[in-house]
Amino acid sequence: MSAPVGDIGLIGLAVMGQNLILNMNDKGFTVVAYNRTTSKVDDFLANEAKGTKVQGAHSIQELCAKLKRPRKIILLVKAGPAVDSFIQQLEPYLEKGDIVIDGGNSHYPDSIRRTQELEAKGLLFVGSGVSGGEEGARHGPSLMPGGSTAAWPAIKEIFQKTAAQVNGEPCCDWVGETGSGHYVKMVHNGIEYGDMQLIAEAYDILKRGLGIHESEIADIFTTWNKGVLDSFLIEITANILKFNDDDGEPLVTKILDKAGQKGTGKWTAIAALDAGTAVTLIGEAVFARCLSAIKEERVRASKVINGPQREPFRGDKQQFIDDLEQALYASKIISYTQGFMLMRETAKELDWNLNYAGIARMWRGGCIIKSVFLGDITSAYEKNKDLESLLFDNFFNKAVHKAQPGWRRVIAQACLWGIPTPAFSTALAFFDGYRSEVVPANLLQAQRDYFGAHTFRVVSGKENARLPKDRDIHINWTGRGGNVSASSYSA
Ligand code: 2AM
Repeated sequence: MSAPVGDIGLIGLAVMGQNLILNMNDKGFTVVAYNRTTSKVDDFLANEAKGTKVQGAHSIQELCAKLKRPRKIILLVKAGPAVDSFIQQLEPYLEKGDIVIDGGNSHYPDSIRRTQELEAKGLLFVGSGVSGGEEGARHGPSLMPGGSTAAWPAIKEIFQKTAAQVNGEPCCDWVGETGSGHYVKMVHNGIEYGDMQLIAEAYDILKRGLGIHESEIADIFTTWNKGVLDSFLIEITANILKFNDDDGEPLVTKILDKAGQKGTGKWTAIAALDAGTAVTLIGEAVFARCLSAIKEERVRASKVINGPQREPFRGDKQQFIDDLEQALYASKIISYTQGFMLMRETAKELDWNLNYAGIARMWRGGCIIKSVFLGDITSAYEKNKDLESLLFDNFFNKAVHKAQPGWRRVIAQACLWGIPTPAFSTALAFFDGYRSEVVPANLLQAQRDYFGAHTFRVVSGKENARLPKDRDIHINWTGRGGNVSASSYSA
């Protein structure tokens, strides 16, 4: 048999897989393609891949035989059992140091498990987030690989050349250990939910609050896209708002207001609850979709529940639009602050060394949340890789201070109008909580101790004989009942 020629193998010839193959081929790599239904291999070679260097394989054995060592094989198949099934089929043909890469939408715990299982067998595993859809896969996606660290040098060139490029830098870097690639992709999707919800709230305020027509709102978004909000989502929002149906009505006004979801936003919110991190904005974005989904109930409620009388806006309209831009920007800063807090917390828990500057760089291009803003986040983490929170970075600290007055005015006005702003409002509530030296959790602790003897600690400087320092204290608040609280000091 002739010497293997394949730089990388790819299993799964749906559109994403096909496009990624063609993209890697364009970058000079020889890709070997395989699919469960092997007729798709022939179709692909005869059509989309005609005239390229792409090779086909009609069995797993043939695929493995055609690959240079260490073998690199990307799976782009349906997440779940199909991934495990292919790993099992591949194992007999793989040798020590070969690399299996899962580029599908796997949930990160599966990637943690697969890394451990393959490493135990002397193989390497990479779980890679792939973002940017079919278009990204074809011309440059955002790639977020994590897993067996030893695999990175072997796949780095292919991955970084295949990824989107921004200012000559690839939107791909090594994320970290085990399931961190898929984890970061999940957080990316959660952040995408948040960004979209913020934009939707801004649209609602402009339309229902200020009474501006879609065509003019499109112009506002176009203007915003030239400033701090410059991003793919703002750009497509302007295009959507300009798009008219045949009768001249903005098409968006004819779309039923029931949002769907595939679940990655929910995964992020659940991960945040599990980690005990206040990722409130993504949570609200998920809940806003849930509330949108009960359209029929909302219609019934709208008939029997009145909001405030909506007064026409009498202030300076342009000033308010500028305030709204700042509200959107500040809320977005909070959302990313929360997203990075979540990643930091999980990294601590799972002992991952996450590359935060790299993560922001990976999101700068090729994916749905791509924006200029992510360049600023990259700079913040390049300046300080251990940055506790984005709000401690000088640039974002200044930005959020500048935005603050307008941000508050917008939310106050929306409240008076009765226009819901769950994402804007939760961002501000988080901001006010985060910057508070004292929060009312003292009362929560007292309540917990009162009804459940859950104990509390005393404020430094307020200690006395009844309230000793550095001890769990229980008080008999009512004079009734016992003084007992498990393994703690009772006064
Ligand atoms: P197929 O063409 O043979 O259906 C997207 O669905 C990709 O995942 C396709 O390449 C599809 O292969 C593959 N796929 C989906 N479920 C699979 C399974 N259970 N086993 C193997 N491949 C699967």
